[in-house]
Amino acid sequence: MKSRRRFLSAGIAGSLLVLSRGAYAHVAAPHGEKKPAPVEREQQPWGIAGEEKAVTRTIPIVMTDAMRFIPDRIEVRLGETIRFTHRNEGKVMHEMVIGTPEALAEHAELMVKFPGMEHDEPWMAHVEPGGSGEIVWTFNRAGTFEFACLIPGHFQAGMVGRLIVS
Ligand SMILES: [Cu+2]
Repeated sequence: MKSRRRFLSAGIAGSLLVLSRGAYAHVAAPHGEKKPAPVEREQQPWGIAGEEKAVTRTIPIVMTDAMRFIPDRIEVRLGETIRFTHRNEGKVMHEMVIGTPEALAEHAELMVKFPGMEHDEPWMAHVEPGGSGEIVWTFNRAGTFEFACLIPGHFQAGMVGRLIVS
């Protein structure tokens, strides 16, 4: 129990560090404006920000107020750079955040605690109702990952998809 708590708080401290960097990035790129190309490509356990010229495939994703992604299962080959294009068919904001199941669950918990939290990273897209979004991501790590909408209540309602990199 004690070690579990220590693990959790270390994880949250790590996330807060990431989020405060994200908050800064958000100032430079408010919602609705086109994201500037990531200056720094930073390796994540689930891959790295993709370069436009490396895109091998486009995968369209629909987001709905039924708290679902269509499709909710995506398979990619190791090394592929995917352009995800999003269409939000709902009447509320949705987002797609790529990560490990652990990172997403932890981030979702933070979103519930701090609902006003705003952040932006190359592995996420925030999509206005009726709007569109895009993520270009290189899957250079094999594994079973997830993509999720971390808006409070949405993740908890099952707005999560599987991403298999083999
Ligand atoms: Cu959502």
